[in-house]
Order: sequence, then structure tokens, then C-alpha cells
Amino acid sequence: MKCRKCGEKAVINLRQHRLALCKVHYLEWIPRQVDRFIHKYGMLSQQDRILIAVSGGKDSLALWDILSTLGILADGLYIDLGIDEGVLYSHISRQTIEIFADTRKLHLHIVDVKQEFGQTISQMANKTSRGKGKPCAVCGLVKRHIMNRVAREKGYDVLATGHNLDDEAAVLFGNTLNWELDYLARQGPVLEANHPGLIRKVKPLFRLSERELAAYAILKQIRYIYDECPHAIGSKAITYKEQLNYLEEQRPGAKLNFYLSFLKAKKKGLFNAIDQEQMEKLNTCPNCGQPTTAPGECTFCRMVLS
Ligand code: Q46
Ligand code: ZN
Ligand code: ZN
Repeated sequence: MKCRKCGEKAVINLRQHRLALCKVHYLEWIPRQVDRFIHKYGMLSQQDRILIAVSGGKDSLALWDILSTLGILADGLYIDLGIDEGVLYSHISRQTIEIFADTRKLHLHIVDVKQEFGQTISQMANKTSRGKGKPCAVCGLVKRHIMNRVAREKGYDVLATGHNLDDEAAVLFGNTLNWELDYLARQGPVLEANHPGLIRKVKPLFRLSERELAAYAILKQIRYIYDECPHAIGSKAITYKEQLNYLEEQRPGAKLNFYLSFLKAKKKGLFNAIDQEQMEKLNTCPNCGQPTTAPGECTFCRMVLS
């Protein structure tokens, strides 16, 4: 297989784009694609102060690398969840990110959950009956709270995350299977801050697949943590990804089509009524200033500060 641009040996064949590229042209193609998506979906503007949520995995580090390649300055935020039972997941992730930021002279904020709140994610989860042994719901809540808080306190305009097409299509698949209208209304590559306690969120990699990003990270020699969080094992998201991969094999482009068709329907106003309803239901937590659906303290404040 030859590179379509220069005729050299191709390192990757992108079936859905009918495009084979060599290393040099692939490493040029990815940032150009991301630049195109940033403009097409109005994700970032020149004056924006950008914060990237980095986990140590290939996607968020590839995003940081790609934005730097495009000359877009962004600072990083790593949340140390203290998930170090068995495998040293948080410890290794943190080291990986610190090395990445140091060698490239990038600015990194670190929030250590245990230090800040006196308990790790697992300890918080164990306090709730639903979270025992399954810390993901609590973890999601804590991460969202910290991201919004840090972004607001430190004066950032936008938070960028490394969600890729596989992540987004899997979430959409799950939400569609259960017709979770509230979640569907809130899903998308650009989430405007519809409350003063929230930061605007963007996902510049949402049209690139896991495979495309892994190839980019490896060819660019980015050192990232290969292991997923141990709590991700056996999750629904992984099952949905497997199902979608099967579909993609039969019909290249199926994942992207699924997601882009959803965005089209959304643009036509399919979820406008739910959006409006959600906005009207929003209250402000008197303690942290972030939005909450029920009046009074938000779930985070009730759980962590009690
Ligand atoms: S980090 Fe947290 Fe994920 Fe680990 S505990 Fe679950 S939610 S799986 S993205
Ligand atoms: Zn080439
Ligand atoms: Zn609160």
C-alpha cells in the first residue's frame, strides 16, 4: 500500500476515507483535520484561554500535542483520583503527564483529590450504597465539579477534552438504547456554559477514531499510559464499543454516520424542548455555585463535604 500524497510506503489505511498515508503525511493530516473541526464547529476562538483535561491516556495527550502543533496554547489539568489499589493507575498517569508537560514546557495544574478532600474516589464511593465497589458515578461527579471549579477560578474560557469518536458513539449508543432524553439533549462536541457555575466544553477529537489517535500517538512517540482505569473493566461503554466496532467492520464509516446523523437531528431542534426544560430546572448550589437540579446543596457538596 502506498501513500496517496507521495507514493512512499503507507503506515495506515483509513478505510472510511479511502486514504492511505505514510508517517510524514499522516502526522500532518491529523492536526489539519483537528484544525478543520475546530473551525467547522466553532470550538475555539483566538482569545480563548484553554484548559485541557488530561488523564495520561493517548487521547488527551494527543490533543495537547495537536493543539501545540497548531500553535494553540493550552494549559493542562490533571485530577489525581488516588486510584492506586492493585495497579498504580493514578500514580503512573500522573508521572506520565508530568514528564509530558515538563519536557514540552507546558503549564499543568494538578488537583489531588485525597489531599483536597481527605478521601480518595473509592473511599467516597464506599460511603454511598450505590457506589460500593463501583466508583464511576461518584468519580464522574467529582471530576465534573473539579473541572468547572478550576476553570472558573483560574479564569479559563473553555475546557477541551480528548473524547474520540469511539467514546462519543458509545455514549450515544447507550443513551439511545435507553432513550435517555436528558442525556441526549446534553451530548455534543460543543457544550455551551448555560449556567455561571459551568465552563464551556469542547471535544476537538470527536471525529477521530481510537485507532487513528493511537496511531498518531505511537508515530509521534508520545509516551502515554496504555492501561485503562481498572474500574473501566467490564463497563457498558466497553461492550458498546465492541458492538460498534463489529458494525464498523461490516460497514466502514458506520460510527461516524451514526454520530453525525444525531448531530443533524439535534440541529433541526429534536431536543430543543428538553433543553429548555433543563434550563428552567437549574438551581444554584449555595455552597459551591455550581448548578443543581434540586434546590439546596448540590450532590457533590452533600457527598464530599458532609
Ligand atoms: S476514571 Fe473514574 Fe473512569 Fe475509573 S473510576 Fe470509572 S469514571 S473508569 S473514565
Ligand atoms: Zn506520504
Ligand atoms: Zn455544591
